[in-house]
Amino acid sequence: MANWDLQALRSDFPILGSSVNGRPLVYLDNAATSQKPSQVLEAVDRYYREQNGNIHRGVHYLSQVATDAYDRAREKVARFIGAPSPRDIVFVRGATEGINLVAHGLAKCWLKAGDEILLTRMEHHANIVPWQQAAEQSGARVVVADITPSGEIDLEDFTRKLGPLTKVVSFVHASNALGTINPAREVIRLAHEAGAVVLLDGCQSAPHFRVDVSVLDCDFFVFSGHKVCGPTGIGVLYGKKEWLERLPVYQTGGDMIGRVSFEQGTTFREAPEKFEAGTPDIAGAIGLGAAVDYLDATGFDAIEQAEQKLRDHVAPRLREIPGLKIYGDVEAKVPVLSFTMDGIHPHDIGTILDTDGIAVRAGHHCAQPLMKFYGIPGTARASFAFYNTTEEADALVASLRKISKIFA
Ligand code: 7TS
Repeated sequence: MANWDLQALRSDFPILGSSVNGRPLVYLDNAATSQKPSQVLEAVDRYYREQNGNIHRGVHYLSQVATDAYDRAREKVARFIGAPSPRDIVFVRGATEGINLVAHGLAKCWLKAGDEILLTRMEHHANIVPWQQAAEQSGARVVVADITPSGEIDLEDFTRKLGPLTKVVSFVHASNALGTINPAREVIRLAHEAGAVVLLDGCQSAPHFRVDVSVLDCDFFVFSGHKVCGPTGIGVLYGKKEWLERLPVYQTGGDMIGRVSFEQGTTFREAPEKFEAGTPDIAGAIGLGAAVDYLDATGFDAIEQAEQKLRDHVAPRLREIPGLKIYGDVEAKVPVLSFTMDGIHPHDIGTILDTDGIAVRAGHHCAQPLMKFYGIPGTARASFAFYNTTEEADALVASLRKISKIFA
């Protein structure tokens, strides 16, 4: 933090200097997608300008250069999340595809009729619907652990619902709609004691604090590149070696096969290749490698401190606004502030903020069961990143004060 130069760091992100509706952009929709530093943009640009070739298939120079760059990206990602080996990293399109891959695989190789899949009420739809599909395919049942009114997992309810029938536990590391951080290590330990396999959805944790899958001991971990300053279209599925071996193939085609024969049938390669059919998003993986390099160089200690400072600055000021209610207003959370205001629909809050150049998200945040729990149609959500400033937080507060006066 001693060497934290926020203006220098912001100058790495070209888009942060732009204007919206005649006002300087105040980008507070980082939970939806983060902005990208020049280091990532240049890595992608360099790939297409200087290194473009298809991987693994060619004997020629560019194919080799592209293959090396793709492999290096896998190594970087493995280090970034503490995976024992790069071979535990499968490149996917995003967290959504990662969860689908695991859910469909477990439906075939692990789940059977009568088994239970334990989720929580604060999951993103991407960590609900694939499990509903897996339940339909296997005859298993989705069970939901409750949350507390403050937006944390209700561990008592979770423990009560965890039992010998529980074969899968899948839950979010940090909630996209509330920001609350779940006690992942503890939940994973309990799930393992019950004999369940565990997937941790790290979409909102990976951008904000150091994740170590080896310490967490989850069986699967997913996150999306575009939320950690990387490109869209690339994401990560980490799996323990034994689970990646056990999971059946997901998509099939080129590059994931050992041998294809009309007479003898087809054999598959080992993980991770067996899950990466066809030409992958080579540029995306390289961009993601540059993004995790960028986050590592910035340093998670400094990122956490900067984000904590922003949260400490903005949360008390929001609480002072008449009629404003923050959901998930607890200490252990990432810088996501989800709120409603009396007498005004969240979408209208979002639209008015936009006229002031302030980008927030409004709606159910793909967490309809969570919104139902609170009895609301949605919230307005300001989600911060380390590159946001206290001046931007003040701009948000000023606009919300104005809105609150108009609608009072
Ligand atoms: N899980 C969580 C916790 C998420 O926040 C998201 C995306 C996903 C899964 C799915 O990620 P994807 O990259 O595959 O789409 N969350 C959000 C959001 O909060 N606003 O827009 C996308």
